[in-house]
Amino acid sequence: MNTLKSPGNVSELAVCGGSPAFSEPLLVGRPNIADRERLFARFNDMLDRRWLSNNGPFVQEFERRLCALMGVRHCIPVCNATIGLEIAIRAAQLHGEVIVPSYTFVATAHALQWQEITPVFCDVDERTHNLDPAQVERLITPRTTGIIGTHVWGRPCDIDALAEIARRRNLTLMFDAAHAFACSYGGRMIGGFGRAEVFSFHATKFLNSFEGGAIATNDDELAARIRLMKNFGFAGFDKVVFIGTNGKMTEVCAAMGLTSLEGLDALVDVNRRNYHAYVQGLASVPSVSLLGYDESERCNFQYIVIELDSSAGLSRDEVVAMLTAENVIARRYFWPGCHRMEPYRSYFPHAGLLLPNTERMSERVIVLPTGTAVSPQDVDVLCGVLRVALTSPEAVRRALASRNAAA
Ligand code: T4K
Repeated sequence: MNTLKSPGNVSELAVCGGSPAFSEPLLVGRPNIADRERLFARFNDMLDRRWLSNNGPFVQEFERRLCALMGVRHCIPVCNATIGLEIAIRAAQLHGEVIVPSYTFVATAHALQWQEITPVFCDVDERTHNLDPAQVERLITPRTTGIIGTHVWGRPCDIDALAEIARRRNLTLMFDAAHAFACSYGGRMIGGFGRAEVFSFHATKFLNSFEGGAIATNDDELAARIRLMKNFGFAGFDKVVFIGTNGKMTEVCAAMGLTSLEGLDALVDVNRRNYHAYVQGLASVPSVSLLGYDESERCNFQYIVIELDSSAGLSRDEVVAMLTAENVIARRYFWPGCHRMEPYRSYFPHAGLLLPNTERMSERVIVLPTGTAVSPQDVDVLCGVLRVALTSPEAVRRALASRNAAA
């Protein structure tokens, strides 16, 4: 149990010598744990029937339930979203150059580069944090074969605009939907857009299967290739018809995925409750804006994303350091942008010139904890810490500077 202490004024902040607001670390990405009884019952079934992997009954049931939820023809479970992206990219026969955001988790870019396809980094719209369609159009060359948008924070890309560009320029459009499970766009569930959409069920994601992912598509022919590719290319005993890899989801992961799926509505409720607590708590915090969700759509509310004004008096990294002292381990996703990570930094040293929004945004975003491990009381205390710190930024800055000097 986390014991809480609300700072009344700046001298009570941990950076200024007070005790931390939280006795235990408050982490971004704490896994949501579904009903243990149901999970353990599934583990017993699995052990009793001695079927542990290779398209077992839980994996098949997981796929059926995912398809029903999203209204798609196929939603093929895989071992994780990174391998899912690699397989989808290969099955769709992308090559040459593919346009992607730099403001995404590095796996989006790696899934291309791993196959010697060049990720061409595109800038994002600062309001949405997603690919800016106008910039996409400018980056198309004769070598471009596709566009992969990421639905960052589960807030969908401008899918209509991207689909129009892809159609007009004869490009394959796919989505990294790692964040966007159980979200909708124009009333339709994410999963059914583009040629394929790839979900992550990693431990830190809204819905987790320990590790895992799924590739959703309405394209039967693509789905058939993906099914072969995730299983070494086997089309029957001893018959390999395709180059493949091992992208299979295990039964233990599918059991966790199914159990998490049964708790989906409760998870959304918890995340929505925390999001509203942040909306309320941050309303009186100076220099901070909270990225909002469009509640007329289905949202998973999995990411609490704040941006710091340039007038805040503290840098983003100072705020993160101040929070760390309070035992709040906030994250700077997706700083510094894929283009500033290797190997892309060496391959494209000047990429940043075309990514001004990405560079500015990744310097001011902070992701705060939510999920079932976080209570509205935690949110209230955390917002109180931010309020006190950002009301007296000079004192916090001095305290941080003297801590750094002493270290
Ligand atoms: N595309 C996008 C847009 C993605 O965001 C991701 C993954 C992918 C593709 C690839 O999906 P997968 O191949 O993973 O299915 C974390 C996750 O590892 C990663 O899955 C996720 N995105 C990314 C946004 O976050 P790190 O490097 O920040 O992980 P780490 O170890 O620092 O953990 C994050 C936080 O979660 C920490 O506060 C600790 C906490 N945590 C983590 C785990 C694993 C727990 O409390 N318990 C746990 O079991 O990447």
